[in-house]
Amino acid sequence: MTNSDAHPLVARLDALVSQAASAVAAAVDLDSLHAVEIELTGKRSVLVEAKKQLGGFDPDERREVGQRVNVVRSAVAELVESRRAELAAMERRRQLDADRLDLTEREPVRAGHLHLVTQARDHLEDVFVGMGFTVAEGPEVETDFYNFEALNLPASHPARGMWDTFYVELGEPGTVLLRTHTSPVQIRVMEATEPPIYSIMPGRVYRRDTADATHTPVFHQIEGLVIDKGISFADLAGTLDAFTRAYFGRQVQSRLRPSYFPFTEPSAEYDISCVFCGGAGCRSCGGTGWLELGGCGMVHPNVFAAVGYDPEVWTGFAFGFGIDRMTAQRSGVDDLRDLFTNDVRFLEQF
Ligand code: 2NM
Repeated sequence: MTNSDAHPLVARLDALVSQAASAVAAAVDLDSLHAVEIELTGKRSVLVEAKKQLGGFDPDERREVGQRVNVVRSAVAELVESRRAELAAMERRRQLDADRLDLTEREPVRAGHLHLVTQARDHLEDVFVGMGFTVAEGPEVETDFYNFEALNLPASHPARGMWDTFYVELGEPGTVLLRTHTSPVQIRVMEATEPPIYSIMPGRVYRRDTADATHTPVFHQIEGLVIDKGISFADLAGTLDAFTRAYFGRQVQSRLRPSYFPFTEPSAEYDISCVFCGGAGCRSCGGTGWLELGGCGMVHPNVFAAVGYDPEVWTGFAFGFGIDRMTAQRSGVDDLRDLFTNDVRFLEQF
């Protein structure tokens, strides 16, 4: 059978396929596609109309036209379905684009950072941990025993006056206080553990001072304690020298000068060569070429007695220095109070 003698309905059905292709392609969204679909396959469509007429045809006609109806119907369904998938994907992409939060248009978040003193403390801890020390902490509110008595400072000791102490109104007057140094942590570590001990104790300490450019009633210390068999003053000097070079730089030297502390014997002051002039003498070091950092010495036998260590078996050294003064000097901060007033314009410079 050729097209020329085909049933006129067949010609209409064939034309429908190309009409459907352009109508479906012209649908710009799912709603308009649905309208096109109804037009092509709904009650008043050519397809349904043709199907209705089949009953009135003779068998040959009915077969011919019926087959054509089926072929065209599935062709149209296929066109609609593939366009529907396409439009659904477009719609979804549009939705995702609309939902996207453009984070690049937000104000950048201003990140804070650690306080200058905390940075210094962390760096100090890193250096000592690298040398094999552990870090110990303890309470800031202490008893007279841990802060003074156990450190060879009985109430009668003339050196008690070296520390202007804040006392807390708790218990018997004069028994509870704000620690004036981190040494009570060393007593607590010695009480709690057997030697060998290689520890540092960083933390906040309190002294009854009026704040000025060079004093604050609260500041930070780091103290070190080494207890082992056969520890000598040479180990102390070598340890402080190794620390000095690791923390301040290879070119910086350390020196010890005789001094006095009740909890060490012998005792010494610990200085480093001036980090600003290299030892030639400048304003920072008062022309001396040296900067005073802290104190140190061999742990006094009375301290060993207080914690129950046998001084015939164990010897050891201790050292301590202030973190705030050291880091203020290094960073060119000329007023220690700036470290505690927490003015953001000061803090954000470091
Ligand atoms: C310093 C200077 C010299 C020190 C001694 C002790 C202890 F507990 F072992 F006796 N703790 N801290 C010490 C010695 C601290 O700081 C300037």
